[in-house]
Amino acid sequence: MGSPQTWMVTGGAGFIGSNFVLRQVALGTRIVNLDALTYAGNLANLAALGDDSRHVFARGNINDRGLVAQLLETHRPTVVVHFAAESHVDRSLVDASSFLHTNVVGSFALLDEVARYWRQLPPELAASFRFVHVSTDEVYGSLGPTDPPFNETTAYAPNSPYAASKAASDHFVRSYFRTWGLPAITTHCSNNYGPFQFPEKLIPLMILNAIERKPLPVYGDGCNIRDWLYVEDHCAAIDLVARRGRVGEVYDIGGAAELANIDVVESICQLVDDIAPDGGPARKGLITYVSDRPGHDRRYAIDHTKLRSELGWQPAQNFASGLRRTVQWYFDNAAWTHTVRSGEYRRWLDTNYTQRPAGSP
Ligand code: NAD
Ligand code: TDX
Repeated sequence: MGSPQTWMVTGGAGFIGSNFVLRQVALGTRIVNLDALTYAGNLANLAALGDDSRHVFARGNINDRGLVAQLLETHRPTVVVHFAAESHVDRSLVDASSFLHTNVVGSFALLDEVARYWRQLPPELAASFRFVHVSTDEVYGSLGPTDPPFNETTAYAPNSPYAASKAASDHFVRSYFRTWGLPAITTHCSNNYGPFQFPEKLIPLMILNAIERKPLPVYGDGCNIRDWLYVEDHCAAIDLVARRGRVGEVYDIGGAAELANIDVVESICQLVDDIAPDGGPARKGLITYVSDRPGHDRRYAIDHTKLRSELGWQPAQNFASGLRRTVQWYFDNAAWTHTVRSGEYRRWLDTNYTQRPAGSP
């Protein structure tokens, strides 16, 4: 048996990145993990790896070109998977500057250093090298109720500063493939949920608030639709794309699980009631309508036919099974929750919710 492949991952201490690192190390890949450990990054997500020598963690910023170049030269990865980003739409509405700094300028710095590294690889390694850019369905904007789902040919129409910053980085990745032939692939995934998701996002926020019998703040009329995908299914798709995807291509990844937010929140209430019956009233009574997110995209849905037909991917979890696992995970990991709800988290809750006026369904 040869020595294991080395892959470099950025943002591997965040939600999706850490799930990906845990999965790939279990499959035998050696991972070099570059993460700045912002409020969203947490080494506790990777605690299960212990001191496994197949995981090399480097705390640092994707904007630090010297560090990126040094990691590439030292570890000689065959694949780079780029997750690192500012990822929360609501934060991009309060202050978009960190989104510009990381998602656009940082992604560009990383891409440029990766291209420099790739150019000096021997021809055989250069041909098999892959840069996988993890983007989002939000670059496509918002669908009307009867529109067909997004696919790889849908025109870009980003609506939030977050989506605009991701769209900008996608264009740089495309340009490096078209201009220099860098073997890059971009993925656009729908909303993820599962273990280790920071509780600023809808599903973990609602699970924790429901467990603690706190109000469940639903934006607008609660009828915005998202297409939900269990995080491990997203990770499996990225692994397939890195190994067998065609360079220069785009792959859309979705769960075929379109649901209105209010239905998601009611399902969470039901699961929490079932797992932790405490004699109190049904948790759905905690639902509180609050004022809407400005520019709130109405509907996302992804057509993942290309990924299925070219690479044979399909999700292992449906929404019911994935949500049950996720709710159970938050019950079983109270210590993790305690760690991530730092002072910064409480300040965010204050910024986003305390001043938000009441809304109505
Ligand atoms: P996250 O916010 O949970 O994690 C982001 C990670 O990136 C953190 O560990 C953070 O410390 C790190 N990071 C941030 N800025 C950095 C910088 N300048 N240098 C190095 N590291 C930095 O995000 P996530 O939800 O895991 O999303 C990962 C990627 O997937 C993002 O690119 C996001 O746009 C994309 N995506 C997310 C979803 C979703 O539903 N969460 C869906 C589709 C696509
Ligand atoms: O308190 C809330 N109440 C509420 O009604 C929060 C936090 C959210 N919502 C709504 C807004 C959205 O319609 O729930 C839906 C999901 O919200 P988020 O979890 O913030 O996700 P979204 O804005 O859809 O973006 C997510 O999917 C695409 C990720 O955060 C992005 O990183 C990814 O690119």
